[in-house]
Amino acid sequence: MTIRPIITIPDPVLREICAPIDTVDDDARALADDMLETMYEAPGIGLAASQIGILKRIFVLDVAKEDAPKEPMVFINPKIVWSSEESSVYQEGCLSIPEFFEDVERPAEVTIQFLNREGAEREIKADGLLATCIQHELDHLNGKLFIDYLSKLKRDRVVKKFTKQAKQAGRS
Ligand code: GNR
Ligand code: NI
Repeated sequence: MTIRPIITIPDPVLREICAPIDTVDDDARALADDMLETMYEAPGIGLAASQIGILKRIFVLDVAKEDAPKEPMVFINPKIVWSSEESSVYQEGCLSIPEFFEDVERPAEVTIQFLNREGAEREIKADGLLATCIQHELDHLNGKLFIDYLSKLKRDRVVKKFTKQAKQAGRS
């Protein structure tokens, strides 16, 4: 297992659309395991493949409480097949936008179809933090970030800050 570097904004890779995984083979499982290790080490509660520069439709999650046993989850070729009319607001963060947090409103509940780590078709109905994270991660696979839900003013401000930081890091 390998910890991979996490890509941050404004890297254009984060805006790419990821391609489906044809077969859930050992390579796909190795990628899932690397992503979980990278997520736990960050630490974060979710990670999408594009965040480590791999343009494939896979994300991992673990929303278990800190003092509870680990609950790693792998979602391959995920598809939201139902979302609730009711919405909820969570303060979101993103490992690709470190130390920036803002409230985002999304459907409160979703039903998601996906392939698990063994390549078996699964469908789960999620609510609470899990529903929010599933939507946040699925957005990544479509090149969308949580800052896209904020006002243009707030978004431009955070992108500008990270663009400046990246330029300074490149110069030193
Ligand atoms: O670690 C993460 N925390 C988080 C908190 C609220 C809503 C979404 C998230 S996902 C984020 C990790 C990440 O960037 N996943 O793409
Ligand atoms: Ni994210």
